[in-house]
Amino acid sequence: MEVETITKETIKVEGMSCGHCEMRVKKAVEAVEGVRKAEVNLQKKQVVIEYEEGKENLEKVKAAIREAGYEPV
Ligand SMILES: [Cu+2]
Repeated sequence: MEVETITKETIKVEGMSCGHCEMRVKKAVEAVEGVRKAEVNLQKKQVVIEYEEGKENLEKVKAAIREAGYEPV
């Protein structure tokens, strides 16, 4: 049986300016395979994600943020 490792990671995101942006980023990130949870903080300009370990997943998350129109740092 395979054991899943859940990792917590903070990604800085540029370009969010209101609650609408916050929701867009949250939806985009949570739609990525392997992501369990995404918490977006507009003031801190960051999103904290819980995802199944693997560098590939993190790259997919960043790609999803870019596709939504924001810039992961
Ligand atoms: Cu906005």
